[in-house]
Amino acid sequence: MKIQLSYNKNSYTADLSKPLDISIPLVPGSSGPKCFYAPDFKTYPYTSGDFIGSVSAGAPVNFYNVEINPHGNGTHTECMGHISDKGYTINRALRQAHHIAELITVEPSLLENGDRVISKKDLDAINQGAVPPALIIRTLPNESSKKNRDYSDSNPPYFTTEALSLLVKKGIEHLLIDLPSVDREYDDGKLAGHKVFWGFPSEDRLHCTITEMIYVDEHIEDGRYLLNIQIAPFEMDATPSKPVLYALKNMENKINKLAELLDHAAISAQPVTQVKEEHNVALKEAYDIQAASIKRRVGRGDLLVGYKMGFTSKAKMEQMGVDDLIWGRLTQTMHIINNGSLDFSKFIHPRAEPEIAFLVKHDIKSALTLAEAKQNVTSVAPAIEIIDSRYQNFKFTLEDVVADNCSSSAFVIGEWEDVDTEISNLSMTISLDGDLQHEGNSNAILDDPWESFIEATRLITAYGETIKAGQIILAGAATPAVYLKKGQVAEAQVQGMSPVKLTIV
Ligand code: OOG
Ligand code: MG
Repeated sequence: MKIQLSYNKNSYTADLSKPLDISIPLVPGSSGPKCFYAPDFKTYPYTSGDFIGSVSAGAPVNFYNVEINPHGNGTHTECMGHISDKGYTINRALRQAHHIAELITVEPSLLENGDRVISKKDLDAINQGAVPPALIIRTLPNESSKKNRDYSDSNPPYFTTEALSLLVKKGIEHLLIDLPSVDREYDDGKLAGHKVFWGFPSEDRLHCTITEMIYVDEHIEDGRYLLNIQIAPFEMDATPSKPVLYALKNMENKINKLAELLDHAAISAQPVTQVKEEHNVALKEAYDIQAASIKRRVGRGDLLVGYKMGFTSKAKMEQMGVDDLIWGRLTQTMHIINNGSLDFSKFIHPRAEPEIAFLVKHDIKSALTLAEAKQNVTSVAPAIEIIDSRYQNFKFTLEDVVADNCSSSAFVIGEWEDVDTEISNLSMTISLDGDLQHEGNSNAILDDPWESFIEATRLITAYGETIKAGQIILAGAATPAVYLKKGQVAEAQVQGMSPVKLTIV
């Protein structure tokens, strides 16, 4: 089971079927882990008269008592109640089970007196950037003997108060460590570190917790995780606990990585393999990849000048084996003037298709109805769209093509006509060197090209974008697209309008 979550405007995915347990199993009768001279964790059958609460002793059930000192036996989570007489309990302090956490690995520094401490300097990585509210610290050396060590009288590493006040300053609310305490084992009962961490005796940090004696296996990498702190619902200052991590994948990274891949494929005219299958790209992510790749272009000085609709006709859907409407973006550098030329070397396997263009009159922020459409358009024109899939063999799924800006790579606009010009039920053709390649009817575009304009306003505004006055919308092709070769002249004709032409050089 995978979940998607957002934190600080970033989207992440986590696979809940892959938990990473960083607690240490508490095995009855085994030696540890223990600290502060706590007695062993112990379990024994309840007895009453002849009854011995153990199946192996003849009872129908196991019915055991447990003896545990949460602070001294195994992984546990504690709250301010640990150093207070106010009766604060972990069950009430820890209200949230899930937290965004950062795992870091730290080698404690050796002091002259032989103490090993985690000092402010050792937390430099934390000091540098933003950190989520939970911090997990794995100390080096990360010996597996931590899992059953008796720390009593061993003066284990601890935190300096400066280090802990840095964590407080950085907003750390939940600290998880593989040590028995944040404070020195013998500190004359000062518990200075605990006090700093909880801001004791103020109650501002009542919700903050410290989890001790975890064990973070070396195969778990430093980084960001979803943390689930599972506790026993004890109304006590501390409880045995089981923190579990789930690796977080930053979708932003994935989106940006794939946007860069497709952007680069377009710039270099080098096809790439399809992304959906390999990177598990959902449709929403595909649109985000498209947006991110266009953002890269705009960052280089290009300008968004409009949008294109795709798969608005059966002819196109059938040609490409895809069956839903899609939309992409048009930028200034994609625009080729009518009767201009297309530099073949800058494309992979370009195709041309005949289209109709709309020139937007007013900013459009929400879906328009058919009745409102014309008032929002200045003029209409015949057009050629050049599609050049950045994928090998011009093959893709819906998600692939959306991520790839719907194959759009160039466009030519013919002469603008008045908005009242009839655009339904017109013949539309695409020819190469004067030879007719495909003929269709403008009504092949969603039964009426205006419907495509309506769909554009619906889909694009639903994504959160405003279609701006002066921008162009391409309605989608009425016929299949034709491959272009160097030296050819492509011509689109919409019945009753002047031709649109392009020479491939
Ligand atoms: C996708 C673009 C579809 C249209 O007009 O239907 C399109 C493609 O065919 O590569 O632009
Ligand atoms: Mg098209």
